[in-house]
Order: sequence, then structure tokens, then C-alpha cells
Amino acid sequence: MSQIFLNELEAILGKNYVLTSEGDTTPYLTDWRKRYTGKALAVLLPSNTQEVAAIVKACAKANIAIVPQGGHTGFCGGATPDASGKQVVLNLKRMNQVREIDASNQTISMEAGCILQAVQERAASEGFLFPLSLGAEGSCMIGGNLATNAGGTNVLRYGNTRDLCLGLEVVTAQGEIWNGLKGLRKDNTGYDLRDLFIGSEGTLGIITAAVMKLYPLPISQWTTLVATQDIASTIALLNLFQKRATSLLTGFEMMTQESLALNEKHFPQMRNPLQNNPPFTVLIELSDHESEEHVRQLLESILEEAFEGGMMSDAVIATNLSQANSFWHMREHITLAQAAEGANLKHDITVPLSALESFIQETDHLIRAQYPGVRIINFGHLGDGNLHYNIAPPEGVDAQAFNLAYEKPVHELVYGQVERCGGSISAEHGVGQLKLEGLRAHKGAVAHDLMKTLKRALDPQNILNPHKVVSI
Ligand code: FAD
Ligand code: 2HG
Ligand code: ZN
Repeated sequence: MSQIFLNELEAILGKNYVLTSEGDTTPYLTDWRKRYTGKALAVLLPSNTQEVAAIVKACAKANIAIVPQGGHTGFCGGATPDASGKQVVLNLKRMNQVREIDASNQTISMEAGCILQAVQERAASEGFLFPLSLGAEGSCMIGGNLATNAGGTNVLRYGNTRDLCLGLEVVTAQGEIWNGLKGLRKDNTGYDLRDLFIGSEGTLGIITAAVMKLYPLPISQWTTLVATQDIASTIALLNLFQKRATSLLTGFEMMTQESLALNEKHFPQMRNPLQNNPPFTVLIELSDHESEEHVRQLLESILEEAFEGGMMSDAVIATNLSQANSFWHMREHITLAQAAEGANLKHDITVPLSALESFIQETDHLIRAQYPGVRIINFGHLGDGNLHYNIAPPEGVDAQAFNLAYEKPVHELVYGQVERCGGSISAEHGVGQLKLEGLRAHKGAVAHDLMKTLKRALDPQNILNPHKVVSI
């Protein structure tokens, strides 16, 4: 049976693009965090939408499950197959063409396998900003960004991936091609199919292409690091910037002392330029389409007001691009420092800004009381109320053993606090297999049932990424 099926796939893709040997498939079977490793009947590398559709039809006929995959940088194990060896991985990396930049419509249309950074660079070469930006941009792909509704560091000004998307092309679970590639900013023709597929993590359809929004490139950007003493003043600082800089505020990232201490341990060249690594370091970016002078003066005047109002104790403004980049590198290296330190327990959570102070104070207190010595690596996109509230074992304690013993209760403690504050247990990383149970427990029964109904309706055979997001 398997051989007949593989022959059929080879007839669709050509022998070179149906990978079955261990040497060829291994790189596709373990996620970025090395938390999940699976097996696959084959790894498939299609070059166009028709091939994707033909693969899905063949899989539906043989009742073989498909795990769609982009850059495999996701944090929730969504793109990793299970251990059965019966699933196929469908990696979109060969579908990497930008199809068109429509300058007048300010849109870019592209295939799902385009690397995010390549899209940013192509847009910039034609004078546009493609604002989606995240630490994995050198390897994640636009299809993966859409499937996870990725966030990143520009959400505050430009929104999540969902907000940047105008149209999609999708292969359905039946192998039909839905062409929804319209670059329209208004389209009220009934149910929004596009929004159904965005964030569905490969469980409802395979995204093969997209039309996304472009923006004018800013002419001037100013980046600063600000020291604050507590979370209340950090939020007050955010509110001040929101009020005075309005849409010029393009970044507001928070890093705690403990996060940056871990950075410095693994990357000593990433020293915090603020004196004595303060309790909170905030990276703030303003972008302007007018003059350099205008935004610089605005930044200085807001910082002055914040200093006089007791919201901050120190600040360093980047004087050139390379210094600004070094501030961003320091922020983005926290994830790499955590990986170098060993496995940790990730919580990508969001709460309303009005509840953030109480969330951090109470959760810190409970975690430190119940798990003495653990390190709380708390940082994130504060402007969006999105914290990466990660827990690392006490220094010197084996991470695997710690996680085995405490993963469940630590997750439950944090998620309980999130629920109490009216938040969400997944802000931007998605659900995958990591949060399957968390979603069931915290989404609410009615919402969870509606999600299962949708899954059954669109994929009744359950062949698209089964047991990810929801189990039916
Ligand atoms: P994959 O990991 O390959 O897949 C993710 C999910 O999407 C899987 O469920 C997969 O089945 C599905 N999928 C992939 N392609 C398709 C497709 N074409 N059609 C249908 N389903 C598909 N995320 C953020 O949101 N914000 C951040 O700031 C951020 N920073 C990161 C920093 C680092 C260093 C790393 C390693 C990751 C970071 N991430 C971040 C997580 C990750 O990069 C994002 O989730 C990204 O969107 C995943 O894209 P990918 O191409 O790697 O997708
Ligand atoms: C970021 O914002 C990413 O840097 C990674 O979303 C978060 O490491 C993490 O938990
Ligand atoms: Zn993030």
C-alpha cells in the first residue's frame, strides 16, 4: 500500500521531491526548540499550487494525514509530525516566488514559501515597508506566519499578520483550490473565509499564496532604551508614549533584569548599556515620515516629561543605525539565550494592560513561593499586553528533570492567573500540540465546540494536521 501511494506522489512531484530516506527527512522532523521529534512516511516538496492540490487528493484517497510546514520555527510543535510514521510532511519551501508588487494598490502577492526577510527586502527595494518583523524572520515563511497569525515587534502600529493580509489562495482538505487572492480593503460578501484560514495552523486548509498590505517606508527612526523601576511606571510610560507619539510609536518592548542577565551570561557582548541592568529595560522605537528633527525632538520631549513624572530613571538614545540595531539584537537574543541555557517552560500570554501589573505581581509571588529558586524570564511586546512569561529551573538544576516534574502545575498556575485577568493563553505563537489541552481547558466550552464543528465541516476526514489545535 505505502509503495503504491509513494509511486503516486512521485508521479505528481518527481522522484527528487518525495523524500523518504532518514538522511533526507531528518531535518524536517524536529522543531526549532528540539522539543518535538516525529517520523514521516515522506517529506513532500511541491513547486506549485496544482501539485499541492494533487497531493491532497492523493492523501485523501489513501486516508493519509498531512502536516503542512514552512520554516519549522513555530514554538508549539504544529509543524512536526507525530511518532506513527504514517503522516506526510508537506513543506512549502520551493514555492518562494513574489508574484507581484502592485505599487498603486500598495500590495504584494507572493507564494507561501517565501522567507519573511526576503519579502521585507523585496518590498524595501521598491520603496515599501512590509511591517511584519520577528526574530525568526531569516527562516520563517509567509505561509507559516499566516497559519500562526504571527505577531512580532511591529504589532503595536501595524497589527498581527491577520491585519496585514487582504487575500489568500488555499488548497482545501478535499484538494480543491480556493482562489481568494483579491487585494481588496473592503469585501463584505458573507462569511470571511480568509480569516478562517489565518491562524488555523494547517488544520483547515493549506495556504499556498497571499496578497498582503504594504506601507510607505519611514524616513526616520529613533530607538531608545529606558530604565524603569517597576511595572506600574513602565505601563505609565507606555500610556504617555501612546498619548504623545500616537501612530509614530512603532515599538515598545519590555525586558526584565533576569532576562537580560541570562542574555549576558550566554552573550557577554550583549551587555545592557543602561547602568546596573535596572529592574526593567524598555526598548522604544518611534518612526516618522516627516523630518529627522521632528521625531528626535518629540522623543526627547516625551522622555523629559517621563523623567519629571518619575516614570523612568535613565535612558540611552541610539545615535546611529548600528547602535539601534544592537539594542534590537539584545532584545531578540533573549530567546537564543534561553535555548542555550536549556529547556524552559514557555508562556506566550496576553492580558489587558489594565490587568498587567496585578498579573505580574501575583504570578511572580506565587511562582517564587511554590518553586523557590526558579528564574522568571519575563519579557515581551508590552505595548500589546503580550508577555513571554517563561520559567527556567533554578541555576544548576537539570532542566529535563525539572520540566518533567513541574511542567503541568506551572502551566496551570500561570494559565489560571491569565484566566483570572481576562487574558489569553496564546498571544501570538498559536496552539499546535503544545497547548491542545490548555486550549480545551481555557477557551470556554462553547467556543471549543464551535471550533470542533468548523474542523469537522471543513476536514471531515481529519487529514489536515490532526490533533493540532483541536482534536475531533
Ligand atoms: P512552521 O513552524 O513551519 O509552522 C507553524 C504552523 O503553521 C504549523 O502548524 C504548520 O502546520 C502551519 N503551516 C505552516 N505553513 C503552512 C501553510 N502554508 N499552510 C497551512 N499551514 C501551514 N512568533 C511570533 O508570533 N512573534 C515573534 O516575535 C516570534 N519570534 C520568534 C523568534 C525566534 C528566534 C523563533 C525561533 C521563533 C519565533 N516566533 C515568533 C515563532 C515562529 O517564528 C512563528 O510562529 C512563525 O510564524 C512560524 O512560521 P514558520 O514558517 O516557521 O511555520
Ligand atoms: C519573541 O518575542 C518571541 O522574541 C520569542 O516571540 C519568545 O522566547 C520566547 O518565548
Ligand atoms: Zn514574541
